[in-house]
Amino acid sequence: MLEKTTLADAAYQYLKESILDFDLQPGEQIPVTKIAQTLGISGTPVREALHRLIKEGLVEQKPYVGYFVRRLSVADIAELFELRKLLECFALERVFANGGFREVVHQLLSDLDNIEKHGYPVDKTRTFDIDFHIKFLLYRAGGHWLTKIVHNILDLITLTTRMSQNPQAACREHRTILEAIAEGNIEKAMAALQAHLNRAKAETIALLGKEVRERGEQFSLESKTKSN
Ligand code: NI
Repeated sequence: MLEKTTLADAAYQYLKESILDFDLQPGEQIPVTKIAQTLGISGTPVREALHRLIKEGLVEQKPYVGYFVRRLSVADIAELFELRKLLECFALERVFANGGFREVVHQLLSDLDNIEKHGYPVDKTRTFDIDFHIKFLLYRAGGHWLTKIVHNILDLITLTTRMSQNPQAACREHRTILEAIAEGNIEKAMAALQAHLNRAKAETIALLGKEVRERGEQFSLESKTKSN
């Protein structure tokens, strides 16, 4: 029999992937019993995993009701994108300072060629986003402390990369950034990275606003957590 912690780890991975893949939708109640049955385990490790996800900001618990996928507010999205901008611009400076990026940049540009050639498949564009923003910029360029900070908010960053709905614009912008890096043009790369994140932020907020209005709720820039 598996150790208790291993079971909780398995439940944690399963739940996290379901949330990041939107198999469990924002605002949806998490069916604890059903998930326990699917994984062939008891409810205890599932609840243990849920509490880890609460700490990470992906899940919330409503007393006497159950566990829900946390619905990010417009303020959450705005803050996360601003945070990404700070962290990624800092990382980009380090890319230039560290040098030795020629091969990776070349590989990423050829990945982009492939994505465009195949009509922007969802899985490929998602993988690229992780390869570019997280693996190349934040992890490879970052030092010990940046890596540590990013690790703590990695799932939230991943979530914001997946909310973006415009793969063609994203590919074009990723190419501009990477070509500027290849040319050694830091100002151009920095401006292009900021423009990319600003566009993604605006589009994600617009999309979220539409969903909020469709649910008949008030659309505001106030943080949801402040009002309850
Ligand atoms: Ni991107």
